[in-house]
Amino acid sequence: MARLLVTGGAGFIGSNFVHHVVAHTDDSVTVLDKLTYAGNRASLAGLPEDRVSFVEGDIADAELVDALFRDVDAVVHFAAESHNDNSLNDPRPFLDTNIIGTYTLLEAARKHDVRFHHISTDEVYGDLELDDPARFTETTPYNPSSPYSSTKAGSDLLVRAWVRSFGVRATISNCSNNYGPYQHVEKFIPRQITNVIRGIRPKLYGTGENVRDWIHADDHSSAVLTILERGQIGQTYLIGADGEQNNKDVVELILELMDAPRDAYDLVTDRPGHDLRYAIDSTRLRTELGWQPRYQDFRAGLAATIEWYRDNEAWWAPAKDGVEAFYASKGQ
Ligand code: NAD
Ligand code: TDX
Repeated sequence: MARLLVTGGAGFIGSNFVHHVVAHTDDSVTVLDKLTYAGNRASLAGLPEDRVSFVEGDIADAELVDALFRDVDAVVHFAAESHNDNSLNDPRPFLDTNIIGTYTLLEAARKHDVRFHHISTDEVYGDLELDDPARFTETTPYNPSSPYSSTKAGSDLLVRAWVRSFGVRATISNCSNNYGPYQHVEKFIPRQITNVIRGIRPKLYGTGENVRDWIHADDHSSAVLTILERGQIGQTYLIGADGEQNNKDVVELILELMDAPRDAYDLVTDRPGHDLRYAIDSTRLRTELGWQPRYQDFRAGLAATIEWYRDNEAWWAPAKDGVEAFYASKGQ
């Protein structure tokens, strides 16, 4: 039984991870989350209070972080500013949280010799051509495109340097696009599902040909636990479930699963610098650590996600109008 500190545990993937840890281990969890617009305490409702505690605070608050690191065995670091479109509008919070916040945590991990796992993204590798047979691997050179992905790349490099220079016991994982419950309505899949529920037509950027490599958030969680338990210190692991789909196909599938005409969507202004395609080769994680994804039927996983948004309108409704007003102001 371990004591985990989970940063960003009130966000999409962090909250899915806390639910996964409670269901599959005997570990206890302290969540450290600033509750930005993206954090929601309701995502942790129903979890046992004797195993999950919550601290509202900033990962860049060195005093608070130092105090929390005294009483834990390991830290899993999900907290980030995570949305590309926001980073194009106002990059500053991305530097504060993703760079300075990660630096603050690394200094505490160094001081208290705490095992540290850093959550990152495949976007650090840039993008691939649609017809490129290659996929990202752990040795693909970094080539980030957006303010978001460049700050994630910067944070990964800080972790690598703190391992090499100071002997911090850290691992890194770079995962592809996640879907599932508790994802903010600013993101692609929840935005389109909640648009259809509200009678708004889904919005595809550009031509909709861009490809993302989808993985269920619960598979991301099981991969992170596997790395935490068996990963080699200093190593990077790519997490992916062979889920490449173009955005147009995803929107058409959402419409079909929600009993709407498959062509009832709009093409809107493209994202500046929009990455064309991401694709992950997760061979290292599968062969060296024996991990396998469980959710390999995207259609079934998407149908369950649609049900979750239908059943949990009270969770997402407060954010919906503000998000749509933001997109409308950009012609999206
Ligand atoms: P999210 O935006 O849903 O959640 C982020 C959480 O971090 C929120 O609860 C927010 O309140 C908290 N937070 C933000 N700044 C903070 C700060 N300064 N101090 C403390 N807490 C703070 O993000 P997500 O989609 O769950 O992503 C989680 C992590 O996974 C991020 O590191 C992201 O880069 C990475 N990732 C995401 C995806 C994806 O598809 N969403 C894919 C690969 C990697
Ligand atoms: O309304 C939309 N229409 C649309 O076509 C939105 C919101 C997005 N898109 C497109 C842009 C992308 O090609 O859909 C794709 C997915 O968009 P996002 O959900 O914004 O995700 P992405 O930019 O791919 O980044 C996500 O995956 C990697 C996460 O937000 C990041 O945190 C993670 O690192």
